[in-house]
Amino acid sequence: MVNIVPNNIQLEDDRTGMTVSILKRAFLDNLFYVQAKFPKIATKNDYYMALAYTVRDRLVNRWLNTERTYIEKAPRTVVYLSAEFLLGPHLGNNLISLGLYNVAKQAIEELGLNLADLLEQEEEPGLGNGGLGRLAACYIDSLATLEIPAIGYGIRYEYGIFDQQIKDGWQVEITDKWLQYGNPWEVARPEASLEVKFGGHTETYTDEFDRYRVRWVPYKVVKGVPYDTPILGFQANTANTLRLWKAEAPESFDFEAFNKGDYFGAVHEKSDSENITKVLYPNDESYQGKQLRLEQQYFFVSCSLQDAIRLMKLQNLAPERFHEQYAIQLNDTHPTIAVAALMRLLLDEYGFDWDRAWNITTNTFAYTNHTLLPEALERWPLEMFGNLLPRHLEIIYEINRRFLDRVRIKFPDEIDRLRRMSIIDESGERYIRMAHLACIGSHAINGVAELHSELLKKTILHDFYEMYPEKFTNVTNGVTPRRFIVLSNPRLANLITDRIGDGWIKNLDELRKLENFIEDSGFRQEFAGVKRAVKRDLAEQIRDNYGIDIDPDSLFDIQAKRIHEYKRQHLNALHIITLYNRLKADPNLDITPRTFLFGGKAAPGYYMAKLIIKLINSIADVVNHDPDIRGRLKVVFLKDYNVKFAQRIYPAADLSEQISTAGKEASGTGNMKFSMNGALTIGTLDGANIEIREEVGAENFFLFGLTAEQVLALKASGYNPRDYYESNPELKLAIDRLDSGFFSRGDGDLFRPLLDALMYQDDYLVLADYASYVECQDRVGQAYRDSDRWTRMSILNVDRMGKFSSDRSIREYLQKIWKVPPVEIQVPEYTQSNG
Ligand code: GFP
Repeated sequence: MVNIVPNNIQLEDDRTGMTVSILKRAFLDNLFYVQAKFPKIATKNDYYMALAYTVRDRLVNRWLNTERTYIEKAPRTVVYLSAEFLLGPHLGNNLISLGLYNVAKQAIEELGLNLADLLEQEEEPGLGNGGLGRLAACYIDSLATLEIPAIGYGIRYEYGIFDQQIKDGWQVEITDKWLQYGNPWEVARPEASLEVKFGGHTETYTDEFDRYRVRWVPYKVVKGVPYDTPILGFQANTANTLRLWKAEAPESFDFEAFNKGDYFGAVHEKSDSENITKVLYPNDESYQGKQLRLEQQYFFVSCSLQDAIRLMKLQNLAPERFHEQYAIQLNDTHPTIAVAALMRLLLDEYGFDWDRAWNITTNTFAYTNHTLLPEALERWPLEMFGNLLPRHLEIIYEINRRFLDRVRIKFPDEIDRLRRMSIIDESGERYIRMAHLACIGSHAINGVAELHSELLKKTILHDFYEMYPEKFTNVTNGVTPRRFIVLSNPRLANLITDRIGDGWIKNLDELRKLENFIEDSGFRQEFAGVKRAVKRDLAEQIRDNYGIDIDPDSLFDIQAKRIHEYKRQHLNALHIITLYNRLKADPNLDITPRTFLFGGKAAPGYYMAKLIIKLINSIADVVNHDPDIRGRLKVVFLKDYNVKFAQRIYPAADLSEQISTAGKEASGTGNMKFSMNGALTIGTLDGANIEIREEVGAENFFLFGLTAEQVLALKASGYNPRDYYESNPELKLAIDRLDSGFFSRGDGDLFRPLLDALMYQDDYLVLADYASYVECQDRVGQAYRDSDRWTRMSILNVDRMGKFSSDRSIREYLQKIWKVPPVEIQVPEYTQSNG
C-alpha cells in the first residue's frame, strides 16, 4: 500500500514507535516542544498533556488511513446524530485500544512518574447528562471496534454538565471548564467550517426551467467550526471520527456595524453566535420557550447534513444517493429537525421534487426513543419555531398535510385520531411535536429494552404503531466492556483473561467459559480477592476525600445514577432509616454491616431531586455519628459523579440498586456495568433489568416490587399511599422520624415537600413498593453472610453478561436498521502494536 507518512521520516519514528524506549523519548520530546516545559518546571498537567500527545500521535496513522479508505472506497456509512456524547476520559481508553497500556506504564515509571496520576489528571468531556449521552459514547466505541464506517456528529459545548459540590448537604453547581487547559484529543478544522442560517422569511421564484421554487432569506448566519476527535476501535485499525460543532460569528467583525462606528454592537453579534454552543442543557427541565436549545439542535443538525453531502462530493457521489450512502440514527428527538432540514436541502438547494426528496429522507433516518416520561417529549411553540426556521415550518406543514391524508385513508372518519397524530398540537397554544416528526420521517423506530419497546407501542406511540407496525423494533442497550471492565477493573480483567484468554474483550459471550471454573475454589477465592482489593481502594479514596472510614468487608450497596424521583433514591433512603431504626430499638441486633454509597447529579431546576440529595446527606450525618450504630451502617454521598468516578464505583459494588418504578426506566445501562463487574442486582421488573435477570437467572438476582402492569392497575383503582403508611409500622416510623425533624436537627419542615409528595400523591409508588423492597433487602443481607454462595452468584453475573456488550447492540442495529457492512483498514506494519 502507499505510505502516507512522508518518506524522509524514519520508520521507528518518535510519533509511531510502540516500544518503551521510543515512548520515553517521544514523551520527553512532546513535553519540550509541545508543552514547552522541562521536567524541573513541568506540572502534572504538562506530563499528562505530553503523554496524551504521544498517544494521539499513535492514533493518527490509523485515523488518516481510515479517512483515506473512506474517501477512496466511499462505503455506506452510519451517522450517529446525538446532542450528547458523554465520552469520559480518553487517555486510558486509547492506551487500551492501542494495546499500549503496559508499555506506557513502564515508560512512565522509568521516567520516575506514575501512570495512574497522569490518568487522573484528565478533565473529562462531560458533554452529556446521563444514560443517553453515555450510550452514544459506547456505540461509537463499538462501531469502530466492529470496523464499521461511521461518523458521530454532535455539539462541542464549551461548558459540559456542571461540576457538583455539596455544601451543607445541598448540591451546588459549578461551571464545568473542561477546556481551560486545552484538549489534546481534538483537532480543529476551521477550513471545513460551514454556514447555518436562522430567521428571516421565504420567497418564491421560478427557476430557469420554469419551476416554482422557494428561497429562504435568513436574518442571520452563524458559522459552524468542526472539531474532530479520533475514536479508535479496540485492537482494530479503524479510527472513526467524532465531529463536534462549535458556533462562531461568520466574520470576527460585522464590518457594516464596525464602519458605522458600532464596534460594541459588532462584538455583541459575535458573542451572540457563540452562545449557541456555550452550554449543555440539563435534563428534567422544561425547554418550552428556550429558543437557544432549538438553535443548538438546528445548528448541529444543519452543519452535519451539509458536511455529509460535502463528503459525498469528495467521494464523487451525487446527492440523490444520500440514503444509499448514509444510515442516520436520531438519538432521541433532539436531532429530529434533521427530517425537515434534509427535505429543505433536497428541495430548495438541489431542486428535487417532493416525492423523490421524501423517499430519500425517510430511507435515511431511523429514530431511537429513550423515555416514556411525557415531560421529556420535546415540543416547540409554533410561533417561536416559525420565527427561527420559517422554511422548515412550511415543510413541516406539508409533511403533516400529506401524512394526515394517509391517516384519513387508513382510518376514515376518525377525527380524534387525526388530532392526536398531527405534528402540530392544536389543543391550546400551538406546538410542534418532535416525536411525531421523528416517527413520520423515519423508516425504523426503536425502544432501548424489550419492555420499553413494548410499552412504546402500547402507550405514547400507539397511534403510530397502528399506522406503521412494520417500523417498530427493539434494540436493547449495551455498554462497552473495554471501558467498563478492562480499563476500570484491570484486576478482574486479568483474572478472566488468565483463565479463558482475552477473546472475551471483543466477544463478550466468551465470558460463559467462566462457568467451567465455578467449582474451582481457587478461582472463587481469587475472584473474591479481586472484589475485596477494589473495595479497599475505594474505601481508601473515600477516607482521603471525605474523612469517612468505611469497612471494606461490609456490604457495598451502591446507587449511582442521575437523581430523579422515578429512580427512587428516596426508597433506598427509607430502607436505610428502617435499618437505623431497628438498630436503635435493639442496639445488639445482628445485622449485616453495610455501606450505602450514592452518586448522581440533580438537574439544577429540579427541586425535589435536590431535596433528595439533602435527605441522603442528612441521614448520613445522623447514622455515621451515632455511637449505637458502631460502624455497622455507613452512608456516603459521593460528590460529582461522572464517568471517571463511575469507573471506580462499578467494580467496588456488591449490590447494585436498580429500583425504578416499573415502566419508568426505559433501559438503564448502569445496571449492566455493575453486573459485569460482579455486583448482584436488587431491582424491579423494569427496563433492561428484566433481560439481565433472564440472562443471569432468577436465583442470582434480587427481585422486588410491582410490575409495570400492576403499577397501572393500582393507579387506575385509586392508589392511596396513606393506607400503606398506616398499615406498616416500620414505614410509619421512618416517615414520622423524618417528619419530626429527627434527621434535620429538629427542622420538621425541611423534608415536608418530599413527605407531602409521598403521602398525598406518590406518583412513583414508593410507599406501595416499600414493604417488598425492605423484605428483599433482608434477603440480600442474609445472602451476603454466606460469602461463598455470594461469590458464586457474583461470578455467574459476570459470566452471563455477554448479551449486554454494546457490540451486540450495534450488530442488531446493523442487521435490523442500518445494513452497513464492515470495511477493513490497512495500516503500515511498523505502526502495529506489540504490547
Ligand atoms: C435514558 C433512559 C435510560 C436509558 C438511556 C439510554 O437515560 O433508561 O438507559 O436513556 O438509552 F432513561 P437518561 O439519558 O435519561 O439518563
